[in-house]
Amino acid sequence: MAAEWGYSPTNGPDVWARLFPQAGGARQSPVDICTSIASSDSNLEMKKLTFAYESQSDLRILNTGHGWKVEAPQSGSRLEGGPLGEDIYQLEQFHCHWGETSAEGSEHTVDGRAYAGELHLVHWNTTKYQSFAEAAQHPDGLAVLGVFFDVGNESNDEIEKIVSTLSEIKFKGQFTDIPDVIDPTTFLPSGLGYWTYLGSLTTPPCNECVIWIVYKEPITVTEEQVTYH
Ligand code: GRE
Ligand code: ZN
Repeated sequence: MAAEWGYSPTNGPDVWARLFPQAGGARQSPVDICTSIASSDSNLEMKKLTFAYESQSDLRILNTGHGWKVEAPQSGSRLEGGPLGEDIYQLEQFHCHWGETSAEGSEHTVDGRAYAGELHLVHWNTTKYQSFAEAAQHPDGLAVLGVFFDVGNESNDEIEKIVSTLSEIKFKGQFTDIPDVIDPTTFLPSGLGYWTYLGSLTTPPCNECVIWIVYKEPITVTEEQVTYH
């Protein structure tokens, strides 16, 4: 295997398990969501999933070599309810996955169909664990909200605040400050229906520590916003 993991035949997901044993496990993400098999759960309806985020200034955006990531530790944020039991999760970072063209790029697929991209809002369980790193070692450690990008005519203002910084971080390891204030709430679709399942990080080391919550409704971005490289 090549020295670094990636997405080509020689270093892609099929060979990740050689270097990252958890990638060969039984609760690996992403998955194809089969809408005809997914069932609705009245227990989830009873305790609604709720989120409360703070608007944040002075956020830092990093080119990870596989996309961008915004480190946004928010001690005042809360994600709770729905599939999360009695535990409270707080936002740690958010990042995006996209493809070569807008015909592909999302990690989860729905009935075999890929979206143009996928935003991940990553939270950790502050009820049970002391740190993000500790939480990532446990099956209920992280909760990730996944939001699909659909391409349309209307640009997304909040996503534009991110995209407008990307020309400053063209290379892996580069980072810069985001000049605008970001409110993570505005990334979420207006329809709040979601699919949930127990899975993993989608990149090495692929820890099986994620309660996935994938919104059914995509948000709309423009072709330019999602094919940025
Ligand atoms: C990723 O690397 O893509 C990732 C994380 C944490 C949670 C989910 C996820 O780093 O997809
Ligand atoms: Zn991700």
